[in-house]
Amino acid sequence: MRVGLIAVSGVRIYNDRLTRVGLTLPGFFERARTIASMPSLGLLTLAAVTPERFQVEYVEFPEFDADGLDALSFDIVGISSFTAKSDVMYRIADHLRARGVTVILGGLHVTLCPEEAVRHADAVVAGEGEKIWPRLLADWEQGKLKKVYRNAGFRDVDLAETPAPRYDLLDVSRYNRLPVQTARGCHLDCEFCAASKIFGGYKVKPVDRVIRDIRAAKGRWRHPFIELADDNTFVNKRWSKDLVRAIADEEIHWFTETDVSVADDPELLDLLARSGCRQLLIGFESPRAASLEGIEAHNWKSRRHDRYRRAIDAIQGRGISVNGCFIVGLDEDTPDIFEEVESFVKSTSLVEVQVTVLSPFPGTALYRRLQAEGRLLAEKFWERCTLFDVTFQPRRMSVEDLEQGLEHLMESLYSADERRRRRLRFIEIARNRRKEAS
Ligand code: B12
Repeated sequence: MRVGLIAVSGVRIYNDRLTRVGLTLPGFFERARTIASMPSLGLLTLAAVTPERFQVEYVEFPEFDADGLDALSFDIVGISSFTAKSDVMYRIADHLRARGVTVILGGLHVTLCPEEAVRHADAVVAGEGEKIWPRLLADWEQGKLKKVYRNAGFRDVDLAETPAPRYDLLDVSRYNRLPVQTARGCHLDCEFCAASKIFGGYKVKPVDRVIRDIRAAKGRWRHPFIELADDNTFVNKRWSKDLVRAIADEEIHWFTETDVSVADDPELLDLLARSGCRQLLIGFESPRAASLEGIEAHNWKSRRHDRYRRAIDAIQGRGISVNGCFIVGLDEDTPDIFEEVESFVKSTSLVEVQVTVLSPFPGTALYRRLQAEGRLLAEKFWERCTLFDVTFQPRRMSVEDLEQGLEHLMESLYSADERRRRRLRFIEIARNRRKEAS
């Protein structure tokens, strides 16, 4: 039996002006290309738990392509997509089902909206797939497929037991980086986060298993650039240090996402510097303290707000660039927030920046609150969950203010001159550091 695993990936933006601006901005364009060229770790993981009696293949369809789909010959497919492209996933699902292929849908969006997804599928999987997928395939063989499969709970899947993702299914020449996961979940509870609380907690993969996965990636690509597909890698600092020490022996370059507390631990930063870590992505969210109030239950970020500059210097001073993420459209953001973000970025040594629009993904606390306040521009706007399109009424500015402010901010922060200036500054910091060390 032939099993197809179909990733619906790629980036999408509706705001035409922003798309035009984006296409002429090298910084933005490069990041978009990076994003468009990462394989789905979720599906490579499912491939690894697919019993050997099945023949399994991994394919990507960033858009609906009837001819491409008709050229496939699978008996059953598993499809995964994020919210922004859920419409493409459903179109593909409907097309394949009309041709007699059994269609299973899963992943984050399906976990959040199973009732919607089930209208386009023979079965849907809500939650992590490792345990369910082999069971589901067995049910299908016996003609006993159920409509909805759910995990018993977040502890159902033990990351010590998941096999290495099937990187061998990839044509690695198509990618500029490969994903490896070390942890699921996050200790923070940000109102807008569409991931960390969805599966229900925080758990780590034993370090030796992470190294096994990195080696599996290296088996396909000798010196891969590894992107850790974690919500927040360094929550548990003791485990993090063991992890980073072990990664250092693998001679790879890597990137991950974490929170600003990483900068509070000089030992961890020193280990990171020696481990091949090239960049840390950190959600600063806003330079304005008031805008950070209430975005998560314990005001963790707003309490650390005054340490942002020091944190950036501490990390970058070790030769690791920081990719600082900012959200515009938060409730306390007024039309002057754009200038504030711009001057914050320009007055720090930040090398990379990502500015996105507050986005109420389905299933999030933010979605529920904005819906209750009557501030959603439409009930369902999944294809606009791109992080660049406005889907709600901001509290202290108009929709146009938010759109135009973002556009100007992007023009300023991603211009060739501004990027060159940031890069040169980073090189200077690294040079000074080497001088001090010698
Ligand atoms: C790595 C990552 C990326 C990578 C790789 C994406 C890819 N091609 O897979 C890159 C950098 C490219 C990326 C890009 C974007 N991302 Co991203 N990303 C993540 C991150 C940090 C980890 C995803 C991951 O690999 N997890 C590891 C795997 C093992 O888990 P998984 O995919 O969930 O799969 C498991 C289950 O879901 C299930 N499963 C998954 N698919 C299927 C299918 C079937 C059939 C079955 C049975 C089961 C199943 O089984 C798997 C094993 O348990 C998540 C956060 C998160 N925790 O999910 C954000 C996240 C998924 N990203 C998000 C967003 C918004 C984006 C962007 C839109 C941002 C942007 N504009 O730049 C783009 C969109 C890209 C796109 N359209 O494809 C949001 C998505 C919210 C949503 N509801 O859609 C998240 C949740 C971040 C957040 N906190 O809000 N991302």
